[in-house]
Amino acid sequence: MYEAKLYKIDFDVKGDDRGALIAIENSKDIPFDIKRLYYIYGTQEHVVRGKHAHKKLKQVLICVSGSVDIKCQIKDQIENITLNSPNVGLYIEGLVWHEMLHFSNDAVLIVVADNVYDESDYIRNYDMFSKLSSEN
Ligand code: T46
Repeated sequence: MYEAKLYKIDFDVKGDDRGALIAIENSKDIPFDIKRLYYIYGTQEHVVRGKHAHKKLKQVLICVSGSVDIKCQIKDQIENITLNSPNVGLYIEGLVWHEMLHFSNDAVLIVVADNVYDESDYIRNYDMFSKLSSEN
């Protein structure tokens, strides 16, 4: 049995007349201990990234510049989410098929994760995702 969770997180913006600041702390603003951070940028508009699910990994995606669409699927339910604000995160856990598309030229997508990179946690085959989802 794998978990499958998907929801948005609103971060507090500590703004003043100098501009905005967002602070992200372990287990407070992000619902897990952060073990890894990576970021995606310079992806062309026509490119589709992702196209996989995870077995256990918990992640929060934050588009700190520009915009990107995230197409997510849990079982046979599909949800399209646009990330275009640095104060919104998208929590994705486990058996959620996700694709990132329509990256704007200036898009920078930061991802924090509860574990280090582990290829064995990926489900990159859609039929395998469907099979595991139906058994879940
Ligand atoms: C995810 C979405 C949102 C590493 O060596 N270490 C890492 O931490 C990551 C994330 C990737 N890589 C390597 C593996 C590949 O050779 O970087 C290359 C590109 O990775 P991938 O094709 O998996 O990238 P995306 O953008 O399709 O997916 C990534 C994450 O891999 C994935 O976990 O949920 O962003």
